[in-house]
Amino acid sequence: MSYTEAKARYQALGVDTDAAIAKLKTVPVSIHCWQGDDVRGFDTDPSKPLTGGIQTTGNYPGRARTPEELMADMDLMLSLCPGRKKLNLHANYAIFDEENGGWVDRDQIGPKHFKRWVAFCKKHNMGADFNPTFFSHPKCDPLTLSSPDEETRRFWIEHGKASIRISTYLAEELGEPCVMNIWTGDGYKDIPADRLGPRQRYRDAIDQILSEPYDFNLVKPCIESKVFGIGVEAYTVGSSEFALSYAAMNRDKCIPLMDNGHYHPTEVVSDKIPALLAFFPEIALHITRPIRWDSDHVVLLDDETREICKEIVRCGGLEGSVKIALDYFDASINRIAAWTVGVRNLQKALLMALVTPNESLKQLQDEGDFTALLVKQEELKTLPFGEIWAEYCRVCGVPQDGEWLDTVRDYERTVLSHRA
Ligand code: RNT
Ligand code: ZN
Repeated sequence: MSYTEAKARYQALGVDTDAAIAKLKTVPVSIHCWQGDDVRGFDTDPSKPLTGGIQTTGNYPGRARTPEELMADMDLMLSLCPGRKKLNLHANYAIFDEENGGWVDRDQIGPKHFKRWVAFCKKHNMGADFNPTFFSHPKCDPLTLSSPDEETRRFWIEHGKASIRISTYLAEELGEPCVMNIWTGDGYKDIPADRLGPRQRYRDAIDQILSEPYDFNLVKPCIESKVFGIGVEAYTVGSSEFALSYAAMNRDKCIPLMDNGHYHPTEVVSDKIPALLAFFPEIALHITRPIRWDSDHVVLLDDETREICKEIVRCGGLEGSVKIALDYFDASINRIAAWTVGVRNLQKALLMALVTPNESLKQLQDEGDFTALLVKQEELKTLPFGEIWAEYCRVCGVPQDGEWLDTVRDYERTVLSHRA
């Protein structure tokens, strides 16, 4: 079947596939830099374990160890992925060199440490998002913003404020708003004696961070919640109710962020998207794949990813109200392939959602014709979507399915395998 034939099949259902393709090309998807190096960054000793309840597992050779290596790996990954991209940076990816005065601690970082990332984004014509890094650092005691130790807490508040200044710089340089996500792994392994104190300190710390001046049109601070992490199983300071309440009470300053690995296993973020959009003009997402816990496996074209994308599309999220980002890290397979397949899967899920006859399905629901709704939704699953996807890849000038893995393999042979 050709694209023209496939297009006609969709047209019969009232779907304009050309318009869907044109739309998806304009939608920014934020790609996480941290898949390339197992969330290590460049500001701490890489032999130390990750902290904050997150883990990368696997020891696949070829991890990027320097900014140059990470950027080169990203050049390749970006060339294999269709659509409009943004780069999602973490503060621990600050680049220190002689020119900018060398290493400083996280409370001292500034725009100059991200100058080379700005150049990288400009080269790829993309905006950037930012994350202060409240984990994998000697000053996690293990708490950060919720620590009872005032000196520790002060250090991390200063880090948050520095991150706002960097986010402003990124937004101004790149001409696109910067989503700045606050997530801490603060919590306890075992039953705490005080659950309120840490949350009050966390709340106050975020207040202090957000007292750093910024233009809310340029910088979009988010609060990301979490249910638990490895080593912090009993109690998470930034729980769902905490994060959502903070965002609800500070709607003029920040937005909520949902990571679909951060809920109890039978909860789904797809359903939470419209629930939040009934109240918040803007929300942010981290799209990942949890297996039994927040395992951050590579994003698949699975039911929940598709359902999340359907909700984004149906709720008008592509007009800017839903900030889409990926967040996963797999160190057990070729990291560039992991990146690429996850990004392409998300693009596929978005395109599938865009070529769904959402208006007529909604009408069936409103008319109460649940029989037709069920039948039609099931029949959509076998439409010739592959041809629409192939056309999208053609239009975007990226390789087709089946064509890109060899390129990654060549790069593995010629570049990655030489990283001892
Ligand atoms: C961790 C959170 C957080 C991190 C990144 C690296 O559970 O999902 O978003 O994955 O900040
Ligand atoms: Zn996340």
